[in-house]
Amino acid sequence: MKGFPEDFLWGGAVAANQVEGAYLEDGKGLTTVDLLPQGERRFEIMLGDLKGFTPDPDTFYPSHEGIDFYHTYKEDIALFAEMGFKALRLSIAWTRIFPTGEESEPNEAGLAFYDSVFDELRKYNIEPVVTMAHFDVPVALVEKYGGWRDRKLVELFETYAKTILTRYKDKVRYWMTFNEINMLLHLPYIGAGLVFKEGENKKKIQYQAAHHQLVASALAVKACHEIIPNAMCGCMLAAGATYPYTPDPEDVWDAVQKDRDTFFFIDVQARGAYPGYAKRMLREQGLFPDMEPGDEDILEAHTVDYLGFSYYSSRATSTDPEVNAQAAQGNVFGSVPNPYLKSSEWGWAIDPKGLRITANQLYERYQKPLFIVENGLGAVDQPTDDFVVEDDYRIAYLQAHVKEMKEAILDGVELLGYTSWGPIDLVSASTGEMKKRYGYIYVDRNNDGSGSLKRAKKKSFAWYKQVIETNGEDL
Ligand code: BGP
Repeated sequence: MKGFPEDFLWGGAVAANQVEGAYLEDGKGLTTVDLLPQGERRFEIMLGDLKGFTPDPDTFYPSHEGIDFYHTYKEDIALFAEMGFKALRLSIAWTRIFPTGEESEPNEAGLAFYDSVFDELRKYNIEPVVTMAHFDVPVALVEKYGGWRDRKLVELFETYAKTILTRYKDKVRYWMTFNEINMLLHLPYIGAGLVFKEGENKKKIQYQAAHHQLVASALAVKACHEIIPNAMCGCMLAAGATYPYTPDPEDVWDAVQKDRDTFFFIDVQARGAYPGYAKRMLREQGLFPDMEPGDEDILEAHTVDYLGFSYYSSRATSTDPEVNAQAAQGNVFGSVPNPYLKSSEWGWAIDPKGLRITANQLYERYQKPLFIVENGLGAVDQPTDDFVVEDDYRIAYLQAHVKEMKEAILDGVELLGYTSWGPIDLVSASTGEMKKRYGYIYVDRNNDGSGSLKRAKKKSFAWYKQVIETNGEDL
């Protein structure tokens, strides 16, 4: 093996609610993310605290308009094709297919939209890689059932999964169930549509919702294998190796524990059972979820074919309160600054070697093919008046990560592909802003929703094109 395999899937990744816009068009229903404003309240809501929050019709909500991909997908896909994309990872909005999550028949206009998108991709031999749920739960299901805390969502999600698998069985071969499933423990509103009432045991509800998603994910894998026998169905985790801040065994153990918040989900999805450490913790802390007879058999029988993961950063952890006090507010993993690493403008540690470490760690643990389905640098670009962006900082970040990815392959890691995050500028999930950009393609759109939506190639566009053309040899 010299490096990247011949059929390596180079490309980019987007999510419905961060690009499409058209949030109520053609029968689409409201999804959780449609209600998230920018600013301070956003984070509190993502944590499941909706106290006193009512969506204000006069406010600008970023995911209502996204970057208008719903209307510009042909033009945007042509630009991806020009870069030589072999794959585009995108998600289907559950609420385009079942606007309230419970209709007896799916919404034909919603289904037809993704038919057109997949056809457009196929025209350029771009493989669609589809996430069934990327941070969106129908608002109607949050209001009626309290989101994924209720078992009812398992059945409704299974119906949704079967509907899209059946409809797109000739067009989509790579599927993924829940985006960053472990995020449910950190941002429960966008992960699972959870809103907490005063005095509730949040952790217990989170693990109950997690159990429901894990069963729903296994049922979706089952359906995928039955409906499209040659397809691959994967899971998706927000990955990033956790480093102990010092060699103090207490710090090392703390790092092991933090990693287990992530591994718990994948141990179930890839190995088919709750691991011993999770059972112990759930029992000792009174968090064990209610299970129905047969759940454990479902989890065991329908494990994933591959592991999709996002990697932006490694994490560092400490048991020293003084060190912990340095953790940035809003840092969902409780990571402390690593003195050996520089950070992005948003405080995310930049650690290319961490990608090699993470990939090796995951492959050794699960022995299943991996797919890096998100990676990139969120940065503020400074376009000239005619939208020229010299984003050498982005090229440097990606270059270093692609190099380490190649090393991981040489280490023996089986890697299906690499879809970097946000190949075209899109709405940021954490902030709802446009100024945190990841794209090779600039979109003239500002935080307040102003801008012409014009697309322009950044310097990184030509760089990535060349990487793909040379199959990762010329960086
Ligand atoms: C991941 C999400 C994406 C994406 C990315 C970058 O957690 O799966 O939806 O947005 O992070 O994060 P941000 O947009 O906050 O920079």
